[in-house]
Amino acid sequence: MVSRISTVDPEGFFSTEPWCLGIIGLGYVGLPLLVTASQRGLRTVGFDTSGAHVAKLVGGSSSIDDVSNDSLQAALTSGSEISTDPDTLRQADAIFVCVPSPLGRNRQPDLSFIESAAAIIGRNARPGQLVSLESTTYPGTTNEHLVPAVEDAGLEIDTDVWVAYSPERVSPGDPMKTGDIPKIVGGVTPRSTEVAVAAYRRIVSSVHAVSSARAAEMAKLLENTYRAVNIGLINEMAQLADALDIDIWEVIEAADTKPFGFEAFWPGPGVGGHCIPLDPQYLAWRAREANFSTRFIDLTEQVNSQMPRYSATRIARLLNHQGQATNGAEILVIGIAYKRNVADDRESASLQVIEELVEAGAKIAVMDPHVGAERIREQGLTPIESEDDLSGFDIAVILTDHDRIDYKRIADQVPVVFDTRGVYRRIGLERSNVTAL
Ligand code: SAJ
Repeated sequence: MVSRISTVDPEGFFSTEPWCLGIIGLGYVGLPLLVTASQRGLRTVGFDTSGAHVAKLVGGSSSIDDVSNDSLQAALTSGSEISTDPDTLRQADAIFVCVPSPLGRNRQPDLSFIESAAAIIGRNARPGQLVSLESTTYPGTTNEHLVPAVEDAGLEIDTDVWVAYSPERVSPGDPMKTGDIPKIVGGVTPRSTEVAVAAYRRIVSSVHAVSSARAAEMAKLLENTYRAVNIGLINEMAQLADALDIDIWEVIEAADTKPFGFEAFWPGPGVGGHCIPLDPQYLAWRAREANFSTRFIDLTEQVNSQMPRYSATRIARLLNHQGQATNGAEILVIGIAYKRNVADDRESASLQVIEELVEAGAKIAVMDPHVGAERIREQGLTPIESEDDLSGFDIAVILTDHDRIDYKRIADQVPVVFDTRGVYRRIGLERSNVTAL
């Protein structure tokens, strides 16, 4: 049993070498964190509830795009322990919680995964541990769910354990490595902040301390709400530009020449993924509890959520121009992943566009080399695995602009192409049969 720590000395906190990091949740956040910590010489213990997922990981096979099999195997070789047994977390000096924070049926926060992790911590926390929540959530979650879990286990904040919040900042498909992305850290007390900062300094190159866990929770939601609002703005500008017969892509490129005070966002068929469409709703939900109306978030949701339908009407218009009804049209959809060069189709706007087209009677086939034919079939759709023969399609619709697609061959074979991502302009392939959003 580790002796109770009478005074908090963040450096002393690490006197037990090798220092051990425990991670709950080995998904697109937890697994890169485990591998990064291992690469930085820490002992790591990973826990996940999915036996199948753990079996694959223990076998050295990473199902997370951003973690190579080699880097996973190197972590295992250097002693990383991956298990479905939560008791293994007792040996950890710090436990980072990296579990999903989805929305429920009525788009309210679903904290069930965080609550399950808190229960595990309550059963396995011991004196001398730091507990840090990384899942995106509303301000107050760490104080209201993680603190009671350790206190119910008879542990006292700052005497026995420290509790903090540090938002994950993983950007799927982005080559920037976990260790190079600055981390915000906020403890439930100043001491907890000190210890958490010292802990994170062993894993990432830059740590930014804030005064509380609530400030850190709010900072993360600000980051992603900022993104959602700006995407909503450019989606509305795209619709206005179309009504004014102006090329929005040219306009954004021009505005982006301004070296200050402007960041380019790009229109699309809608907003997908498990961050941007969801995170602002966590903030809106907490705001309602404080009788505060988040008008920007609500307007953003309205604009972005109607983009799939808007895209479908633009497709119908193009088909109509060539005397073809949507009903019965043969449509080739390029990309069902929620953004380019990833394999993830969660909350993908592409699937919502497809739903609109199928409802109008269109026949859909899908090409997405990242998502793959099996997953496309699972979605009840017909996969097309090469650009060899596309002559049977009335229109091709670019919904996700993966780099691995041969856009020239698509425009050469299909009479009309609707490009919701501006990819033809981006790659300098001007074609008269290609229309952009
Ligand atoms: N999108 C647009 N126009 C844009 C940018 C994005 O339509 O200008 C769409 C994308 O196609 C996608 C959705 O919005 O469907 C979300 O795109 P995203 O680039 O924000 O990608 P995500 O969901 O992977 O967001 C993550 C976030 N990372 C974390 O939450 C830790 C976000 O904060 C990052 O800024 C983002 O990655 C990133 O920069 O790649």
